[in-house]
Amino acid sequence: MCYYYIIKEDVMVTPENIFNAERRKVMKMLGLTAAAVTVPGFSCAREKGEPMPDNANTPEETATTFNNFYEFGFGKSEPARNATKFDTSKWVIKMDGEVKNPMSMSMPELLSHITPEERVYRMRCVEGWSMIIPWHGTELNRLIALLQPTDKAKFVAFESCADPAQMPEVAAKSFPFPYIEGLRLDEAMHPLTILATGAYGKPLLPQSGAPVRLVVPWKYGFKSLKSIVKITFTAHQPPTTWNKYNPHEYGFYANVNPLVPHPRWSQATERIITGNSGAQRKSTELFNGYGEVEELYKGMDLIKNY
Ligand SMILES: Nc1nc2c(c(=O)[nH]1)N[C@H]1C(S)=C(S)[C@@H](COP(=O)(O)O)O[C@H]1N2
Ligand SMILES: [Mo]
Repeated sequence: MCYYYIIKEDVMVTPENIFNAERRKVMKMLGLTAAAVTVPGFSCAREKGEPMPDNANTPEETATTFNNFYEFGFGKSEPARNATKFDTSKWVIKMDGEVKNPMSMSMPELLSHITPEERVYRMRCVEGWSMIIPWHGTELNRLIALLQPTDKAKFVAFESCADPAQMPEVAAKSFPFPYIEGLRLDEAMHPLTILATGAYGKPLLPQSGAPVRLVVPWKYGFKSLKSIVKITFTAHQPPTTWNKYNPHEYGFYANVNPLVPHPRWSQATERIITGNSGAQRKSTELFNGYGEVEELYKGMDLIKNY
């Protein structure tokens, strides 16, 4: 059963509270003055009314104005405002490490190797909300096939752009940028793992991770890093931003799992954001409902390897 609620009365730990606490912690860590930070949040009351369809895409307007992209600001609405002039015209992705064919590609070169297709995925953020987004992308394994990993390659490390001239929080050094992430090679090869170059039938907007981002739908959203500039194949598990920052709260695997609570809140349910006017609460599913990835974790303790 699902029920509607008024977000203004939502009592769950809001992302905004977390951001403020986290940001103060980071600022303290960096020896900066902890200026009071007010972060505008997603607060709009919803009238009780007609039910919302369960599997409708999140409206484009919502998915592109409610974002996590710390390089452009910590508030949900800041990336859309601060990233409007993000220049991706000279983009190059460097791909190196344990591969037979290291390559650097411009976006036109990358797009000449891949044919984007539409993939509608659920996106579940570790903060307890989710969206349904129609991406355009290509399976990462197609690119990996061109690069030809060596026998030593067991993991893939990803790095986001960190340009202080264009990204206000990178300039402010308010968080440990560049944002880095990683996957096991078999996770990166899984057909559900895509490199997205578009959404809602258009090239990605800056706030969504232009010109190319990762989307790993069975993992918490923070694994799906945006605006990728580097992909490196490694023999050992690479460090990742959130795990490095707070290892007790954010694991390397970060598989969506209702049975593994975040230390500060439950992950049993989520608020599925289907529009500006509201959200529904639903039970969170193991692997965000993408049960086909279960075979990747056979014999692994998913509570220990959170
Ligand atoms: N480079 C970078 N990638 C990032 C983030 C970020 O702050 N910087 N936030 C992550 C988080 S926490 C989530 S939930 C998703 C959000 O993607 P969306 O804004 O397109 O919904 O992006 C992820 N990728
Ligand atoms: Mo997230």
